Amino acid sequence: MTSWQSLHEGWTLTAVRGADVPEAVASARIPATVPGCVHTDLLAAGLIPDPYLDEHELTLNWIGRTDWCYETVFRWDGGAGDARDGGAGDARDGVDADRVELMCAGLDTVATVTLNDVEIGRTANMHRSYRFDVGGLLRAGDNVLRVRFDSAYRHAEAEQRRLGDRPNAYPTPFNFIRKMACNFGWDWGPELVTAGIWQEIGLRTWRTARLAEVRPLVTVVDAEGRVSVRVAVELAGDGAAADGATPAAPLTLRAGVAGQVAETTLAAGQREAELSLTVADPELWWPRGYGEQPRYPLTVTLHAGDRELDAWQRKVGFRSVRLETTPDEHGSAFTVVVNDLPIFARGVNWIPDDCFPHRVTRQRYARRLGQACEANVNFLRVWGGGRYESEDFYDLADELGLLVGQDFLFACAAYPEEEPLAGEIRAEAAEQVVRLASHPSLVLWFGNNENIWGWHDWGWQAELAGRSWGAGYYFELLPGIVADLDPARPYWPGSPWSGRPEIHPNDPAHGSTHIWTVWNQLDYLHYRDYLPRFVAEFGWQGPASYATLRRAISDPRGLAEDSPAMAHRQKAGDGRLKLARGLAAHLPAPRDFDDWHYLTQLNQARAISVGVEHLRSYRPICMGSVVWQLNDCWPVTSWAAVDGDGRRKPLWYALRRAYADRLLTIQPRQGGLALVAVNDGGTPWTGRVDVRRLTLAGEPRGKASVELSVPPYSEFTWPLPAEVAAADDPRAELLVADPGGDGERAFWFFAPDRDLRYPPAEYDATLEPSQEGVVRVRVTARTILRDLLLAPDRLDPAAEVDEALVTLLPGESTTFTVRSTAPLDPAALTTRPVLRCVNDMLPQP
Ligand code: BMA
Repeated sequence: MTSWQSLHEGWTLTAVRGADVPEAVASARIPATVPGCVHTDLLAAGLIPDPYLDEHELTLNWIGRTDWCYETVFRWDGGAGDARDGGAGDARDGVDADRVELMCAGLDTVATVTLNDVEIGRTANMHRSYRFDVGGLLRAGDNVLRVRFDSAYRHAEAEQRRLGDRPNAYPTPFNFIRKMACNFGWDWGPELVTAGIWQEIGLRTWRTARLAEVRPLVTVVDAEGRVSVRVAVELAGDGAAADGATPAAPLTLRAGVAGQVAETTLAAGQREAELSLTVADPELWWPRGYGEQPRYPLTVTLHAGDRELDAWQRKVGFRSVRLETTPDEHGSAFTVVVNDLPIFARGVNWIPDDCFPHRVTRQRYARRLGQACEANVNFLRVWGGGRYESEDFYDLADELGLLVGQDFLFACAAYPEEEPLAGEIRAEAAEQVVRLASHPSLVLWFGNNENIWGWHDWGWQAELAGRSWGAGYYFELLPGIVADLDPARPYWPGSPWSGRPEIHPNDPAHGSTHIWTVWNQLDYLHYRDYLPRFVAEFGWQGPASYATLRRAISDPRGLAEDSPAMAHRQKAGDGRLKLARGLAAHLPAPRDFDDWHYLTQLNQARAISVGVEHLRSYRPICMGSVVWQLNDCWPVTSWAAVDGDGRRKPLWYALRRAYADRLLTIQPRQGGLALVAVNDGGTPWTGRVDVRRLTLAGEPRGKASVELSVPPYSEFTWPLPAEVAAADDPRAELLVADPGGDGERAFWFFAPDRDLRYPPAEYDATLEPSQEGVVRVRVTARTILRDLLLAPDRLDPAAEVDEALVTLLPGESTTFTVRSTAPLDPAALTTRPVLRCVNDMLPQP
C-alpha cells in the first residue's frame, strides 16, 4: 500500500532577491501557509495591506518582481509514516524496498526544489503536477525542503525577449509563461503576480509499482443505455525488487463499477493495460432540470499477489455527449447534445473566484455554484485566462448537474509554439485531460479564448511577421491529445470559432460566437440584431453591491462615480463612458451616487435580460446563451452577476427570471410584436395567456388572449394582434402578458424610461412581523412602480433579499423577504435609497 505524508507544516518564507523589497520584508523570516502564496503570507504577517482594498494593489507590484524562498524542516522516520500498511522502508519482508517521491500538486511557477541542499527539480508551469524521486536523499530525522520561486514577471519577460514579442490584448507578458493569465491583471482583475506552493505537497511512499495514470472512458453504447467503461491504466515502477529481481507475485489490476468487475494480470515488464466493463442497465446522468445525477464509484486497484499496492477511486456518471455542428439553412449549429437530447445552454462564464486560488475552499465553490443553479443556470464555461478548475469544482458540478465547457488555458494573446513552452503545453494538456476525464459534467473542451479571432481581426498577422501564435496548439496538438486520451469528449478549437477557416471565426451564424460590439459600441437593444447559434460570451457591466464597495473603499468620499477609488475598480477600456452611454439611452440622469449605483446595476440587468430573452426566443436556431460573467475575484465594477464579496447583484435576479424553465417574453418580430413562450422544461406548457395594453396609470386600452400548448424543449411564437401591438401613446402605455398557471409575467414598454411619462412613484411599505433575523417588507403600489429594488446590504452587510427588480401595477403588492444578522431600521428599510424604483427619481407630487 502507498502512504502519504503531507508537508504542509512549518513553512517560512523569505525574500531572496528584488529591487523594491521593503526593509521589513527583506529582513524577515515570514511564517508561511502551504498551500498558499506569497501575497497571502505577507498579508497574514501584517507586512502588506489587503490588496483588494482601496488602491493598495498599486503599491504591491514589487511582489511579482521578487524572488522568494519557501522552506520547511520535516521529520522523516525512515518510512514508517502515517497511514502505512506493513510498515518499514527497510525491505524487511525481503521482497522489495520503498520508493519515496515528493509530490507537488501545484507550484506557482518558476521553481527550484532542493532537499537537504541537493537540487531535485526545476519547474516552470503552474498547471502541472510534479513528482521527484527523493528516496536517496532523505535522512532519518530532520530534512530541509526548500522551494525557491524566481520572479514570474522576470522569467516571462526574458522569454519574451528571447522568442520575440507576440501580440497580446494586455501590456503584460502572460503569454510567455504557463501561469494563470489574469494574475497579470485583466479588464476585471487586479495585477497581483503570485508565487507559492499553491496546491498540496507531500511524500508518497510506495513499493514495487503504483498507479501512475488512470483514464476512464465512459460511453453509452446503445439505445438501451448500455454503458461501456474502459479504464486505461499506466503504472510507474519496474515491479521488481530493490535488487532488480522479478517480483515474487505477478501484478494484477482490478476495476469495478456498478457491481461489475474486470481483472487482468500483467506480464513481466508490462506497464500499460486496459480493463473493460459493461454495465447493462445503469441510471443515466442528466444535466440539471433534465433528470437525476446518479454517480457510480469506479475503483481501480493494483495488486502483487494478495498485497494491494495502490488504489484509485472516482465517481463517474453515465451519459453520452456530442456536439451537433451540422451546417443547415441558418449556418452551422453549435448544440450540446446529452443522452441524445439537445440542450439549450443557459450559461454563465466562470473566472477564478479569487486572485489567490488556494482561498477558494470547497465550501466557497459550493456556494458559488449554488448561486449559479439558483439562477437557473445549467452551463458554465471555465474561461481560458484562469485555471483548469479544481476537483472540488468538478465534483460539485457533477453532483449539481451543471454542464461545463473548459477552455485550455490560452486567452486574448498570441502564444509562442517554440520550446520550452510547447513541451510544457503538451505535458500540461495531457495531464489535465486525464485528470478531468472522469467527470460527467465536463462536456466540451475549447482550445482557447479569442485567440483565433485575435489573429484574424486584431492586427496580429502584421505584428507577428510570420512568428508562431498558437495555431499548432489549437488545430493539431490539443485536438490530438483529446482524441488520444479522451476521445468521447468533444473538442472545439476556440471560442469563438466558426468551424471552418474560410468562415470568419466569430461569424454568429457558425459555431460559438462572442458578442462584444454591443457593450463596446452600441446600445443593448442591438443584441436583437443577431441570430447566432451559440453565444459563448456577451456581457454588460454594473458596479459591485453597495456593501462590497463600502468594505473596499475606506474613505466615504470614494463612493462617488468619478472618484479615484471607483476609477481603480474600473479596469475596462472606457468602462465609465460605456456605462454612461448605456444609461443615457434608457434612464433618467442620475443626480447622485445612489442614483448612479441603482441605475447602472439596473441597466446591467436590463441589458442581459434583453440579450438572454432574445437568444432563448430563437431556439432551436440558437442553442446557447453564456453570459459574461457569473463571478468576480475582488470588489470591482464588472460584467459579473455575483460580486467579489459573493453578493448577488440585481443582474443575478434578472438572470434567474430570464433563465427560468418557462419564459414568457415579448419580442419585436417583422415590424410588430410577438409573444414568445419558451418551454425548457420536460412537461408541456399549457394554459391561457392574457395580454393587456394599459396606460401607465393602469387603465385598460386593449386586450388579447392565446391558449398555450408548448411541448417540452420548444418555443411558441404568437404575433400580437394590432389592438395590443400598437400603442395610442407610446410614452404612456405598456403591455403586460400574464400566463395562467406557471411562468412569470412579461412586460413591454413602448419607449425607454427616460421618455416615459411615469407618474411619480407612490406606495405603502409596511413591515410584517416574522421570526428572528427575518423581516418581510410588503410594498403596495398606488402608482406603477418600475423595477423596485430593496438593497438591505446598505443597512447590514450580511443582509440578503429574496427578490429584486419587481414591477408593480397600481393596486398590486409584493413582499420582499430580508434575512439579516442585525436589526434593520424600519424607516430606512422602506425608503430611498434602500427601497427604490425607477420612477422615484421623478419629483414627488
Ligand atoms: C472577453 C473575455 C475576457 C474579457 C471580457 C470582457 O474578451 O474573454 O477576456 O474579460 O471579454 O472584456
